[in-house]
Amino acid sequence: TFAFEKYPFLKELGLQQTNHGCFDGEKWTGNGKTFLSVNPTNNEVIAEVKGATPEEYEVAVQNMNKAKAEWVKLPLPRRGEIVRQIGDAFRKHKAALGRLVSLEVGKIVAEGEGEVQEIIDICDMACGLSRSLNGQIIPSERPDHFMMEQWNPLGLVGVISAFNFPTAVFGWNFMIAAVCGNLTMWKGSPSTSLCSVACTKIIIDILEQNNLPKAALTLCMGEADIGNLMVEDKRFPLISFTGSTQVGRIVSEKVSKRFGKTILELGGNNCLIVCEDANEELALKASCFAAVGTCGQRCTSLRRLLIHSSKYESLKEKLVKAYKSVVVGDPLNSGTLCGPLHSKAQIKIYEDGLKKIQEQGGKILTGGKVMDGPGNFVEPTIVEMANPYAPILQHELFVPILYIMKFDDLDEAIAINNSVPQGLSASLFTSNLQNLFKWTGPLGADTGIVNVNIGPSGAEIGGAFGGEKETGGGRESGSDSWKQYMRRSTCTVNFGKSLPLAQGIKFDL
Ligand code: UN1
Repeated sequence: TFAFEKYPFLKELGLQQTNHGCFDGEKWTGNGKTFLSVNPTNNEVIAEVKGATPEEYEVAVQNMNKAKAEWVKLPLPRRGEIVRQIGDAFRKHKAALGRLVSLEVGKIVAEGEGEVQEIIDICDMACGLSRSLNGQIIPSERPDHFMMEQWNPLGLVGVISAFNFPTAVFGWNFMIAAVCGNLTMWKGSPSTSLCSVACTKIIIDILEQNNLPKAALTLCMGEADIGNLMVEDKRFPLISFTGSTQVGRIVSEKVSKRFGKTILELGGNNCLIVCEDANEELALKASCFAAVGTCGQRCTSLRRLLIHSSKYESLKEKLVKAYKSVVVGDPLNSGTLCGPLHSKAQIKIYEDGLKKIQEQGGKILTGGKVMDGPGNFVEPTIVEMANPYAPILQHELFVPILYIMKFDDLDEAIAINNSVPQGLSASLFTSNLQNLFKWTGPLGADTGIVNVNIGPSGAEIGGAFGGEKETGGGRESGSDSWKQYMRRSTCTVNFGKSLPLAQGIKFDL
């Protein structure tokens, strides 16, 4: 039996106990694997979702290809208007969808709603983009010639997203891709399949109301089987993948082998540096939210906290005290600040990680235990680490374990920040201008997101989101990320009556 009836907001989102997990561009179907949606707070099964078969996948791709011309031919601002309507639909369902995210992932409601807010924000941004997206006009060296850039859609975009942001990351990709004129196939994480079904329903409704091709979005829930079909399919010129570095490497190799493009959002290993002149209260608050929020399961979560030795003892004491006041519990209850880990697999990572950390000299200051009961609860943990270069610090554990370490010189701290293979987000707390510009400059943080006096998590959608090195190099949502969803045509037009060649070449017949 399912615990479905306990959560009335699921019906508002059009969900049922048994759901189709494939929207093939025309109809809902799903004869593939069955995915159970499990509440990480008590491990009760909420509902089930039936994923796509390879045959259903094929129908979806064909439906997308059939709908391509109609979608592409719409003027950009018209697609922007559709995305605006989608944003309004997400506003309407923000409370229900936010609770579903909270229920299915295990993050607190404020963060679940925050994720839906990110979708609303990206809709606004994509709508604006639909009236401002433009190319350059470049001076031609030849008389009576005109040179311009035209940006055209890529066609079909594949989006593979992870459990920790089961709606927002899809939203960032879909809204931009759609405005740019692409059709998107989405494979969400099997363990957050209700979120995928709910978002798809909201969007399909709007497409239907506007009498537009519904194949602008298809959903194929599945595991590596479906993921692999997308990754190896030449009909997808772009694959946007969010997940582990390990799987991202495989995706990258397979897609580049067929000369496709990727947007990769892989692991982070984010650091926060507290300088001698930092505002300690701000650094304390920022560290707690960034390390404990989403139970340490954001790719931007704080992992490594480097504290100047003059502030070390006092900040350490305050942190331990703050951690002891964090309410761990049902993420749907107001007052809870930290929910459970998403799955049993995450608990194992926490336990194995702590063992290794202690073997490598780490000392647990607070937390360190898996909590009794049916849910996936663990204690948010602080570990004191004498060696900032210990091998375990090279890995992202994706659980709420925070390492704290001491430093004396900022250059040394920056070297530690940059010493890991990942390069997503990093923060510096300082009130000193020299430190600030050193940090943001070429000899500073080597990450894609570089912050000052705010924590590493919780980025706004207006900036380009993503990171360097093993984080994969992709950029999503704001700034000029849209360019990755388009192909650039350099167009040279001769409006004269002769044929001057470039490079001064004479070729007289
Ligand atoms: C992720 O963890 O996959 O900055 C994305 C943040 C969010 C996105 C995190 N806006 O923490």
